[in-house]
Order: sequence, then C-alpha cells, then structure tokens
Amino acid sequence: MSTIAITPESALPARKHYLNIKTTLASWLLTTDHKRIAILYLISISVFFAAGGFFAGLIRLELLTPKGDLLDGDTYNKVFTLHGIIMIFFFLIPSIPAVLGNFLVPIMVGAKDLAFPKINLLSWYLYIIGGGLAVFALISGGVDTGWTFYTPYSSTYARSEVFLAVSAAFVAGFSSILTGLNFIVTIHKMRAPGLTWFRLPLFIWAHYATSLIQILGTPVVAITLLLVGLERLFHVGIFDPKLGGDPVLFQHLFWFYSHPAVYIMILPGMGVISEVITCFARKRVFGYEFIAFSSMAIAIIGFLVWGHHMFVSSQSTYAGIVFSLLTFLVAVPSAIKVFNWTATLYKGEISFEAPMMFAFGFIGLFTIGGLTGLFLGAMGTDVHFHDTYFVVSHFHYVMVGGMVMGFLCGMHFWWPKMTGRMYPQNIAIVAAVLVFIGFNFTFFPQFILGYLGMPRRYHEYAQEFQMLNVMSTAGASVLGFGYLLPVIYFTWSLFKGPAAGPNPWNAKGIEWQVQSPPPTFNFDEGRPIVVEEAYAYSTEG
Ligand code: HEM
Ligand SMILES: [Cu+2]
Repeated sequence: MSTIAITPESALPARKHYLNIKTTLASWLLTTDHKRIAILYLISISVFFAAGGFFAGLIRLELLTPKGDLLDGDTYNKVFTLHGIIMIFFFLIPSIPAVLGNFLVPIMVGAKDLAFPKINLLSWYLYIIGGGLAVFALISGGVDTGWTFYTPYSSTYARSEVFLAVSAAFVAGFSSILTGLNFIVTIHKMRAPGLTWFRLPLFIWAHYATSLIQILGTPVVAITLLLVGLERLFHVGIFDPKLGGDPVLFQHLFWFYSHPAVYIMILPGMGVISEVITCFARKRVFGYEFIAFSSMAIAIIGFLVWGHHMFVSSQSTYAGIVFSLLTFLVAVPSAIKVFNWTATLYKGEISFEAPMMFAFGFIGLFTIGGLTGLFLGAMGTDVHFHDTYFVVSHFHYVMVGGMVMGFLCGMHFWWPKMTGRMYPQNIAIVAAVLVFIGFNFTFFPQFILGYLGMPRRYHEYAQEFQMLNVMSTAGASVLGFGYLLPVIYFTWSLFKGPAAGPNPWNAKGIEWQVQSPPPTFNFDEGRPIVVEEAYAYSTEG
C-alpha cells in the first residue's frame, strides 16, 4: 500500500518560506538560518563527493590491470590519499550532521533555530576554508601520505604538500567541533514544552551522541595534526625517532580520534534509519530506550578501542588483548540497533517507498561491515588481514554501504520537506537497487582479495588478482551510475516536481507538522507543545 499523499502542482501555495524569502547571493552567504546553512553544506559536500568520486574512479581504472600502467606509483599514492582525505574530512564527517542535522535538529526539538546561528555560519566558512586549503594542496602538487598521515613519513620524509593537507583537516576540524557544540546546547536548552528527553526522536539522540564525540575527539586530532606540521616545519622532535620522537605516539593520538570519528560518520546514519524504518513500518520503534542508549554507549566505548588499529605496531600483546576485547564490546550496541530495527519491521505494515529501500540497503551493508569488523578486531585474524583489501572492504561497507546509504536515505525522506517537492519514486527505487548491487559488486570481491593477501595502497598487483579487480571496477561503474541518478532527478524535482505538502509520508514527528518548505523561523503558528512520544504509529506489533 502506498502511503504517499501528493498535492497537484497547481495547488503549490504562493507563500513565503525559507527558500524564497530573499533571493540575493548575499542573503545566502550571510544567512544565519539553519536551513539555508544546511543547503550551503549540501551544495559544498556534493562538490567534494564528486571530486572524491573522481579520484575513486582513477583508482579503479588503474586497478583494472595488474601492471601500473595508468598512473605511476607516486601519482597513485596521491590519488588514493586525496580520495581518502576528501571523502573522510570533507564529505563523510560533515554530511549528515551538517546537512540533515542542521536542517532538522532545531525543527525536531521545536526551536526556531540552533542555539548559536552565527557560529553555525562560521562553521560553514571554516569548512570552506579547510576545503579551499585541500584544493590548494591538490593543485600545488598533492599529498601522498594516505589519509592517516602516518609519521615519520608525513612529518619528515614525504616530499608532497603535507603541511597544506594537515592544515586543511585542522581547519575543517573546528567546523565539526562548532557544529557539535551548537547541537548539544540546542538539544539541552531549546526543547519545546513537553519534549522530554525520552520523547526525543532517535535522530536527535544520534546527533547528541555524535556531537559529544565531535567535541571530545576532534581537538585531539587537531593538535596531533598541528604537531605533525610543527615537526615538519621546525624539526621539533615529536614523532621522528631521529629527532628523539616516537612514531607510534602519532598512531595512538591519531586513532584516539579516528576510531571515534568512524562513529561520527555512522551514528547520524543510524539516526536516519531509526526514523525511516518506523515510518514505513508504521509501527512504534522497538526498544526506543535501547536504541537511544546504544548511541551513547557507542560514543563512550568508541573511545576505548583505538588500539585495534595497532595490533601489528609495537603495541604490547597484553594491550592488544585488552583492545581486542573492548572492540568486541563496541559491536554490541551496533548489533542492538540492527536487532531493534528488525524487530520494528516484524509485523509492521511495511511499504516500499524509496527512502525505505535505502534503509534496507543500509541495514544489509552495515551488518556485513560491522561483522567483518569483528574479524579485524580479533587479534589473531587481524595480523593476517591488516593492510590488505579486507580492511578496505570492511570500512567501505560501513562508511559507504552504511553512511552514504544513510545519507541518501535521509535525503530521500526529507527532500520533500527541504524543497517542498516530490521526486519520481520509481526511478529513486531503481537508484537504490543500483547502488546496492553496484556496491556489493565493487566491494565484496575486495574481501576475497584481502583474504587472498592482496595488500592495499599499491598500483600494481599479482596477475592472479585481476579477475576480482575487474569485477570490482565493473561494480564501481554501476555504483557511480546509481549515485548519479539522484543528482539528476533531485535537480529535476527542484523545478518540476509535484508539490509535496507538509507530510507526504504521513509520518509522525514535529518536522512533518510545519509547512514544506518551512518558514524562516520554522513555527509561524507558535511553538509546538509536545504531548506524546515521537513514534505514536497505530500498528501494534
Ligand atoms: C561494528 C563494529 C566495528 C568493529 C568491530 C570494527 C573493527 C575494525 C578494526 C579492528 C579495524 C582495523 C583493521 C586493521 O587496520 O587491521 C578497522 C578498520 C577500520 N574501520 Fe572498523 N570496525 C567497526 C565499525 C566501523 C565503522 C562503523 C566504521 C565507519 C563508519 C569503521 C571504519 C573503519 C575504518 C575507516 C578503518 C580503516 C582505517 C584505515 O586503516 O585506513 N569501522 N575496523
Ligand atoms: Cu577502529
């Protein structure tokens, strides 16, 4: 049964909303409206996603053949480094929080904006400055350290633009910190009357947990990258053993942030899935408190497992055992979420609209990503898998299969709210299926390649690995096409899409009670008063 209620285009009301209230360029670049800032972010992260995707394409083309015949070794190193830096720091980390979070957090808590609108705009400018530095690093010769910037190569030996690249990540880090700060204050201080903590949408809980990590973790990586820069410029001995430094110290500091950072990327995606699954199963979410607290548990335990990236560094075996155990522990809250989503679907009145298709994709791919994390978290197997394509595949399953799916899921769910217009459902479902199939064809072979021992970060490989690499490149073209489709039909829908009305999915939640697109201060008819939980759907399960 379809749950979409569409109003014909002629009924599109000629009213003032956040998009058309002012139309000058200055009104966009100086806006403090959280919704407009979300749109600024959407445009900028899409540009970076395209750039990161271009580099991914180059990597896959090079790996079509065993010989390094398209790119030489140095160029290949730069290509995968830029792919990683752009995708992680300039796409994945900001994507859901800065676009969907920015747009929705104030509305979902019943506030007219975030707590600090000007700081919110500052975050975007910092992101742009960081992004500008990254582009500058790219055109002045590129970087070749890998996105992990391991020392002493990065701090002493690399002859590429490491300083510019770490500065880029450093500045972008502050953008992320300020967004987190804004969310935390908003969620604490600006909830509508009646909106108690346990009536908050799970999307808000996920963003709250994410914000905690952003505030507690990002300063650590910022300082670490600053130290790399200092050592590089002034030869202060911090990480380079020749100068009396400790290279493994870098790995500790880097992963102390970067493991939690993977949860900065995935938690918001999980928040999206919790909203979408309950809406299209028309059922109260199963185990609300468990899902809410598992976000917090992930945020906390996520800080205790960084050593699983260092089993084969000089870390002691005892430390390795402890990190291994703790890593298994962090999989528990992730599994709780998957079980609870499944239980929410059970006996639900399920419908298969586009956002739901992306949500299914997320659950399937994230589960594979999470489970293979356990292979890597087990010390014995990780010694074999470390630095092979198995790791590459694992993190793409969680970050691309999980997070990017979650982002697309959220975009398809809230697009009508953001723009006031619908997009063609059938094509969107085709896109979801293409992304799912293309993704698996791209990355599943990489599990096998890694298992067979193909190392990551080389432009050449042994002849016997070619068949699986060809599969992977073929899959990547399908995946790329799957990502291109939404760009096309979303752009079409901006101009030609039928009017969506306030609540096309018959969803619960405050954001569906305001107009689409919402007015500048969200609640023209006064602040909402919340009298029930977030997911009061009728179906009993
Ligand atoms: C379900 C829980 C998870 C477990 C148990 C887990 C475990 C691991 C382990 C042990 C490694 C290190 C492998 C090695 O270098 O030898 C690893 C790598 C990685 N994981 Fe996970 N992981 C989990 C979830 C995630 C999530 C949710 C993300 C991202 C959204 C993620 C992203 C990454 C990345 C980016 C790397 C590789 C970093 C690099 O070396 O470049 N993981 N994971
Ligand atoms: Cu980790």
